[in-house]
Amino acid sequence: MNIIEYKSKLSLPLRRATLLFLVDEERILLAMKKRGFGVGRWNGVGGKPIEGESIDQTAIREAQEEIEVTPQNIEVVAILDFYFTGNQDWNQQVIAYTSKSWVGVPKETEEMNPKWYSKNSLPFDAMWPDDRIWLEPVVQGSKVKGEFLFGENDSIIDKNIEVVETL
Ligand code: 6OG
Repeated sequence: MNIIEYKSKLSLPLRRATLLFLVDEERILLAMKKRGFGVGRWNGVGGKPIEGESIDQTAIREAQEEIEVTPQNIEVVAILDFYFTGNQDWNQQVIAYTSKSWVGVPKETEEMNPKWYSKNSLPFDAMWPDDRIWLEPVVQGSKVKGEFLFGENDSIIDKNIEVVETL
């Protein structure tokens, strides 16, 4: 199975979700997901839009809910289409953002436990396997478009990645 074959069988458009990383010159803020999809993994903060909300508003609201900060200058840095052979309900388009300024101090909540990491030593073994591929160029300042097809045990069985000028 590859991405082209998989997509040809899909009937519904991808639902969207946000993923946001606070960044400074040397560091990136990850958060440990304490429940739900992706539990036990370090990731950015984010989630699904609620009715009437723009996707940018979702990114900001989710940061407020999950780590109690308000991002001040969000920028889209990646658009990632994820497909799962095992469960179509997990399929989603993730809009990834960085923010270089924010109000508040990242704080642990019921959902997430935040921690600063050096951009040079991300804990990829405890992250989604796609992060190794797209987050690396993003932390170096590139913008990325990508699609990933996951098979059993969250293995990546097909992917397309492109570094782009604008998203
Ligand atoms: P809730 O379903 O908890 O939001 N997400 C992914 N993040 C990475 N790095 N890789 C993936 O590869 C992901 N799939 C989903 C988007 C789920 C959160 O998880 C992110 C959302 O921030 C498959 O509302």
